[in-house]
Amino acid sequence: MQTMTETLQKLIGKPLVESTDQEIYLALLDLVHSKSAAQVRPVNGRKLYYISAEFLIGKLLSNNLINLGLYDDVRDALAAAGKSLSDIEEVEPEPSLGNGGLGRLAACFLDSLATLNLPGDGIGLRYHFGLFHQSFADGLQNELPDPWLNEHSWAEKTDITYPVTLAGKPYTARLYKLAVTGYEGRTNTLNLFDLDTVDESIVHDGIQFDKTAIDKNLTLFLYPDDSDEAGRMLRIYQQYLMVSAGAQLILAECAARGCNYHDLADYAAIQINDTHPSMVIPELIRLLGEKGIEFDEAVKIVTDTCAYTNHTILAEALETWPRSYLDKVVPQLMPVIEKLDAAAKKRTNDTGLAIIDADDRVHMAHMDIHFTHSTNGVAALHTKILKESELNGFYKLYPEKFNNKTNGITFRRWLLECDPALVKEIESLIGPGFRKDAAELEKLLPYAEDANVLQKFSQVKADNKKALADWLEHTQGVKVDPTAMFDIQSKRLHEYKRQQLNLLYLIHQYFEIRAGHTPAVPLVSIFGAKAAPAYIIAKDIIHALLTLSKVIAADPLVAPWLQVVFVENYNVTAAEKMIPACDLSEQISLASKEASGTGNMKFMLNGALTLGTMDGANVEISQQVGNENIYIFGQTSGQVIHRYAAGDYNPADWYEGDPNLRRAIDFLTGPEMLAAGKEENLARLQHELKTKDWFQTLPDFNAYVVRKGQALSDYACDPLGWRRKCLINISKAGFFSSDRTIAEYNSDIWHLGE
Ligand code: 26Q
Repeated sequence: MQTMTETLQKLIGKPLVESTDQEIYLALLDLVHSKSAAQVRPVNGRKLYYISAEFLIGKLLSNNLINLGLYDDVRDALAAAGKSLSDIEEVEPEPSLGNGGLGRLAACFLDSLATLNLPGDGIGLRYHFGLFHQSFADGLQNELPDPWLNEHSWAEKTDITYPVTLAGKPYTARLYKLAVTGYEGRTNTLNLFDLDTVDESIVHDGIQFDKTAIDKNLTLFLYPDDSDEAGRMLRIYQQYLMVSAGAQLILAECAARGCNYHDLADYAAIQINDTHPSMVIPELIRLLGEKGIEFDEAVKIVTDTCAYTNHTILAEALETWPRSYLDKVVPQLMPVIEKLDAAAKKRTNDTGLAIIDADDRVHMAHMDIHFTHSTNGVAALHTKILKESELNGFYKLYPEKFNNKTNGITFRRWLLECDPALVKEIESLIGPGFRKDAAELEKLLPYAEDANVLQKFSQVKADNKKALADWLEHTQGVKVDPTAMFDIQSKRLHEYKRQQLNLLYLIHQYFEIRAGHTPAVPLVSIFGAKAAPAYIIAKDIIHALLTLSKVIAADPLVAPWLQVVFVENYNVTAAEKMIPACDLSEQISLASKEASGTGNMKFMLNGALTLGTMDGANVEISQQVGNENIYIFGQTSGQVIHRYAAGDYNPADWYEGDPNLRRAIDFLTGPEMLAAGKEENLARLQHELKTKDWFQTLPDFNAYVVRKGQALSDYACDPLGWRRKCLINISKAGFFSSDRTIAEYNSDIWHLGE
């Protein structure tokens, strides 16, 4: 048997001690490639194709080493040569091929599929630049390209290509394959498509580029959009490249396994991740037509093969395309879409359920629900709202199609990889079974009363906070006190997620501290968030937080008690450092608006307590841990929906009626903020809050201040009690493993082979 040191030295061609981090990284890449190739299994029966415009996979080296069982050996071999795996990780660029939750969910699902030994591949796009790199200057967000490809990428070029016609012109989609390793499981594939002609040199002035040269720009960028920028032509081009090449790949693979196309549903299950890949439905029908299958039969085959997941209830995020756009980009699909529209109109005369509406807009979600066999929401409350209001017409028409699949996260990355010290403590108490079966974390429960154990968990958290403090100082030159309470809100910047509510709280605290009402414990309030480049108010909120951070830091009365830190360029790598160091997890969306959330699950798993509204999966977290182990506040979704329906919400009433609120909102354009920030941005945000406040920040302000105050005082006054709550959260996190989610998708929707 070769030792790991010998293996690596052989791959590099010299002793480890003399090797650079780059050389070691490449050797590890080689090692992972060969080990993962050995875990590829033949497919029998149904295979899943998870088709998604986003796969936010994050760095892959450590994840792959853990899943292949190589991590400990590699770490020890490197340590013996005076090297550290975390230095080697720095060499790897992060593939940020997603905007946020939806893309990260896709990555977690691939990990769970491979771990559960299920045949399930991803289909997506090989963007040359992932989500933009964010930097701050003058309190404003700047966007830069974020390259991740180099000649040593995880995604390997193949000689498999498919012809794709865009706006009547022929293009060639090339397939790249990225190995997805399972934890003690099989290796599946993430299939990413690209054009050979894409030209990175056309990018200029940050993330600007010529929008017209499709052959040069098609897969240059992930759309930096979390639903607020109007959809554009280029997005349709991207989507069609993905679904057309993807559909051809699926048909070719199934045919190679003996499928005669009539029986496609016995060979393939296709999961459509939100509406971005919806054109796969008409494209498959079109391709089956080319194989000689009649329209009606093709519709049935596709319906039996495909299933659709909805990830949002925000109306503006539901994709509808003007028919003229589709006429231009995908004229070959229009006859199919028209026939589908006619077929749907035969099933119902409710015009609200049409695929093509009276304004000639094409509703992608409507096509999905009519012509797939399953529509699911991503948390219990979300699915309930879909059934009862947003998609109620469809639910009445097809009650049997609707089902819930509460999201989950992979514990390999979000526990084993990011919090090894916590894993060690857990393992010493309940053995290693939880690594494979997350439900075994419940075995921790009896230790909730064991002060020694709680003390050890407390030490792990303290060490993780120190590590985050060091990282913040090292990467952005910010010093924080690791003994303060760490309060974190990290997620995309969006009004419905209500970073502005947290902002108003911080201003309120600033006044309270200045008035001598010091809090129970010093608080470090940490944010991580990117705003879509065209989302003005989101950027104003970033500006207000950055400005407030300066104002507070400059105030000798307040600074010892309160610090605001905005982490630049929040991404998966940053999340892995921040989450294990968190005490209080902010999940404060307006009830009914966050479909699920998955950050909430990651924080809980790493021993943070949630301060949250009854929204998305927060509801299920509170059911798991019990009300005494979570800090819930604010309006319920029922109250919110009622208030919207009544249409009588007037933020000015709240502003006038609550002196604390008024003081906080006025402060945005007070002399302290104007001295440190920009009037245009601050005044715009203030005006928005006073006159619109579409996401009802003001009605929840008081409840938020009170509940957060309670959390701070519990943390400060009853440290053991706090730690007990944390342990209960960890022990109840098993339900939120994506292994559970995937097992449910499989038994209810996919029925995969092996
Ligand atoms: C739509 C139209 C035009 C251009 C872009 C878009 C677009 C792009 C990205 C719409 C939506 C997204 C991303 C949505 C998303 O991340 N949703 C999140 O999905 C998570 C996984 O299910 C949930 O946990 C979150 O609650 C949900 O917000």
